[in-house]
Amino acid sequence: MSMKICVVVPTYNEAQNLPDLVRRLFDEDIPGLEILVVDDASPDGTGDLADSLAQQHPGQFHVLHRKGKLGLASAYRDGFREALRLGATVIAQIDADLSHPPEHVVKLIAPILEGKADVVIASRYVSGGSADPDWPLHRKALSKGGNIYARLVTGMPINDSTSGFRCFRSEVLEKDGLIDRPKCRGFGFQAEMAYHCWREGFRIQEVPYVFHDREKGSSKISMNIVVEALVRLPQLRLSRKYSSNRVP
Ligand SMILES: Nc1nc2c(ncn2[C@@H]2O[C@H](COP(=O)(O)OP(=O)(O)OP(=O)(O)O)[C@@H](O)[C@H]2O)c(=O)[nH]1
Ligand SMILES: [Mg+2]
Repeated sequence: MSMKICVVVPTYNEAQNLPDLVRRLFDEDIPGLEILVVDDASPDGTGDLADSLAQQHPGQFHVLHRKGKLGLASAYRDGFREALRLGATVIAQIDADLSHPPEHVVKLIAPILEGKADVVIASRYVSGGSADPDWPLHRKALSKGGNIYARLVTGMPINDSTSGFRCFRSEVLEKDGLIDRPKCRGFGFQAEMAYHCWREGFRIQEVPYVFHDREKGSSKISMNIVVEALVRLPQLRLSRKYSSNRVP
């Protein structure tokens, strides 16, 4: 059986990073690997750049152009749907800013191809992983603290539920309504997705990686999406509607 592996890359003003990311991903020579960029009309021309990459890699590189900055969560939602439409059997997600080492994609895919997991999360907070070693203490504490908070308020046994570097069997994303359940517009989406995958009883595995802060371009994180995640996560536990896994 031929496998199609689609890596979804949301982009907003990532023209300085996208060519490196794409080169490093294709350098891995993963059979059946395709890339799907979801660009929100980036003012820096990331969309045009992606179109030229699509011409250089016919059939292996796809671009979804959206009308404006509609947020990370909806970029993933649209990207996942498009990846499924393209016939992907394995769907990965990675940030464009090179914080997630593209060389690790193969380690995310392996447990799925081996039938050992349904969802694989690249994790900073399991043995062997870490946040950016150069981060100041308060930044490390904030990131780690956010994950401890997510785990405490939701009960999900996941060490890095906010990680945006992960991989799914297509069946997970095809599960009815699952990708529509998260309510956060920003990175809280990641934790909500992890939560719903867990509650559905999907097998989740974490593999370690070391995060590196972006060197080029700027962060799109805002106070709004941090607050949104803090407020939303405790509500998840109250909505038992979707459970097949029992909340501890
Ligand atoms: N299409 C789309 N992509 C987005 C949007 N917001 C962020 N992104 C992309 O999502 C990825 C993660 O965004 P970042 O700004 O790096 O945010 P982050 O990684 O959570 O935070 P940092 O640690 O500050 O980098 C990057 O590839 C962004 O270009 C959006 O509204 N639309
Ligand atoms: Mg980033």
